[in-house]
Amino acid sequence: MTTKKVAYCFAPDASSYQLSETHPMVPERVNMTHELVQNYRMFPRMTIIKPHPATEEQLKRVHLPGYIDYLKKVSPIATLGLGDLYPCLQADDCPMFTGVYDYSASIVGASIACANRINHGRSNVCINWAGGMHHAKRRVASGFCYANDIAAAILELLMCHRRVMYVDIDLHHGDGVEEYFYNTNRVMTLSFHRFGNNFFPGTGAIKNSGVGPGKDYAINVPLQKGIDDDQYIYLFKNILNKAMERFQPEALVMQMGADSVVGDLLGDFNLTNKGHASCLENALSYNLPTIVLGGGGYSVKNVARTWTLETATILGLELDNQLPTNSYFGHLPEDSTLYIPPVKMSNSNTNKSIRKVLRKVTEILDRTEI
Ligand code: ZLM
Ligand code: CA
Ligand code: ZN
Repeated sequence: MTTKKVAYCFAPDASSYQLSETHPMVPERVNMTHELVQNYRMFPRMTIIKPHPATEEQLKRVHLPGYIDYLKKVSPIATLGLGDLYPCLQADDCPMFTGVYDYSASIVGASIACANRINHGRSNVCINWAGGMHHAKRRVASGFCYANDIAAAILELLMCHRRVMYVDIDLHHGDGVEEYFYNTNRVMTLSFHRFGNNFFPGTGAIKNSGVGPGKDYAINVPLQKGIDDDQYIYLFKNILNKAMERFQPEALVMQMGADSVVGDLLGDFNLTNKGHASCLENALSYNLPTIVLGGGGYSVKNVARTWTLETATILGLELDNQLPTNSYFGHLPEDSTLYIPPVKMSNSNTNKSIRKVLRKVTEILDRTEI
């Protein structure tokens, strides 16, 4: 593997907020990752960037102006007097909290900074673990996501790149990103996700593959509980390889939601963090300018383990399974290691169902023309 010029974007302010006292989305997990990456001595190998928050104008490129004005208003005054506008935020999943505007602006600013480094050819790979907010819509917050940093970064990449590939291995369907680019053939969206029985957000069937010029450019890979490394990696490699061959993108955006890793509080896949990271390694082997983003992940120590391992994967480093000393992990044996083993659990994906998904997705990709 050739070593890549890597930039690591870190906005400390994005990880200092709390959505609520008990919310499963814990921005602090990005700080945990940061500390592990630091203590594994990876910082000398990359350019560390402190991004600026997105401007109001940048946020309004991807959101309805009224929605952004609203986010700005809810931040300082919390719940008072905003009753009729409340539908923009969804009570339990997306509570309003002090700083929601600054939180969102700092995440979007970091992903835009990544895109700018790529556009100027200063980096081959640019990381923003605080990013990956794939559910946010033009006029509404959804699924713990308030502002769509991914759409903002892709729009920026499209100024310098003819075609952009978006790959989403978060447990959930990347519905927001898919919706922004559903009718264009300049962005291919490819999401692997848990699907069925109304699993959130409920979209992402194979047959919903784009409209107009974007027909066959929205690729969905629906999966069931218990999927293991072998099945997941088999689908990932084969589908991405076919998609790359047909679409020939000039840039790549990876959403690395860690809720698809075994043991997640909201998930039920049996993918190890090595398996998750090997998907990233495979994607990087295409040697495209790449933005790597975070996303979901609710068992916070596992999130930090996964994104730390993936930072090393990007740098082409092998890490010791023994975690370095740090302020978040305790001294219990299960707290001392990097790698997350699979568990014994039922797997609703059969090798037959996996091959069927591959065949159906391949039929769609066989129709895409550039
Ligand atoms: N209720 N608290 C993934 C986004 C998943 C919608 C069912 C809310 C939860 C969940 C919130 C503290 C990404 C739905 C759920 C309860 C309507 C979802 C607050 C626990 C809690 O304890 C919780 C009081 C909360 C939310 C669980 N919500 C689990 N699953 C999904 C959204 C985001 O990973 O893809 C990217 C960052 N929402 O299922 C309900 C239908 C709200
Ligand atoms: Ca996904
Ligand atoms: Zn998710």
